[in-house]
Amino acid sequence: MLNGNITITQFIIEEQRRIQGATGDFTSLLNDIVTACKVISNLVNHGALVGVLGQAGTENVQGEDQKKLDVISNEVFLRSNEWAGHLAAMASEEMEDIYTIPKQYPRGKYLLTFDPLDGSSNIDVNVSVGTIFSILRCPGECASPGADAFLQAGTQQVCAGYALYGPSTMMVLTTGNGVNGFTLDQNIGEFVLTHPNMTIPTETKEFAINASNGRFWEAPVKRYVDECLAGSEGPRKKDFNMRWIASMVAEVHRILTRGGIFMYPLDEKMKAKGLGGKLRLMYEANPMSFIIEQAGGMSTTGRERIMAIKPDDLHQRVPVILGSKAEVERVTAYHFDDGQDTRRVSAA
Ligand code: AHM
Ligand code: MG
Repeated sequence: MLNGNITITQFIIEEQRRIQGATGDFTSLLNDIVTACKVISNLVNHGALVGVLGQAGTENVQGEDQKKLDVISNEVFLRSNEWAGHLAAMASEEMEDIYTIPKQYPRGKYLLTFDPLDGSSNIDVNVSVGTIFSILRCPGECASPGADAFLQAGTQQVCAGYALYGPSTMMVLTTGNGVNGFTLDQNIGEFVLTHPNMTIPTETKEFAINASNGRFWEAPVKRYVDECLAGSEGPRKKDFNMRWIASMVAEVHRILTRGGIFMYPLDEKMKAKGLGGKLRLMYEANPMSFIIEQAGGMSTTGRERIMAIKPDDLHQRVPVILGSKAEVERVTAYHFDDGQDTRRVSAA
């Protein structure tokens, strides 16, 4: 307790006490992740003052231009999490191959995937960005895991979380026992529990999609958005509001706070390029889906539950439709012929 407030460290230790046979390994791993996010938060906050804005002049495995902060944040995550002996390997949006723990450090039983700075196109314009992470157990011996060790369905995640670098820095976490949000008190350098048991409001009138892709959308998504746009004169009989921050962490946080739906669906442009979607399964879609489901929401590709997908590639992309349950159910139903069939999407 810190002046009557629960810090993230205390919260994690108390969670661990509830797990029989827990060794403290997981608590310690989460603490290192929290430290990494505090370091990134500090860099994001200082921006131009510490020379971290702008392009790095390199491309990542997805062929996207890297920002300086993408590269720096990736390094921060690697350095913070490689030494303590909790991890067998890490994988990141910014690295083509997995990162095996260097020989001088002990290896542990967990795997960590992360997007060190999601929404980084926002960084130079001083709009919210975030970090997304997911923890898996390493299957088998873990002595020298390959990329295939990571290819586990989202249902296997031990923990998922994000840090949001917005007007305040927040950390939102789930270990499969609900969702809790913590706010960084910059003066004492601690995340403090400010949003216990976050749940997604079921009633919503807000949707988020990059409408500039509208002409490429598939019919079910077009139908859903058209119905929202028709407002009180359309079949939904109510007016909707639209938001697009281009920062998934900020969009998910808004949905956790006041409901809504977020979509980055499959479209014809992606199909023509042979892409399965925009967002990445292992370190974007799966952790966010875990959080959304734990908060009472739903997350699908439009055709199947995201967390049920058996990954076939570390950097696999998937369509993402997540948020308030009734809205996600509706869009998902539109993907099936009669508009009602959600049978392929098993409930969480
Ligand atoms: P990034 O990981 O390269 O930052 O890309 C992911 C981001 C998401 O945060 C966001 O929802 C989306 O890309 C925005 O895409 P767009 O610029 O097409 O609107
Ligand atoms: Mg990303």
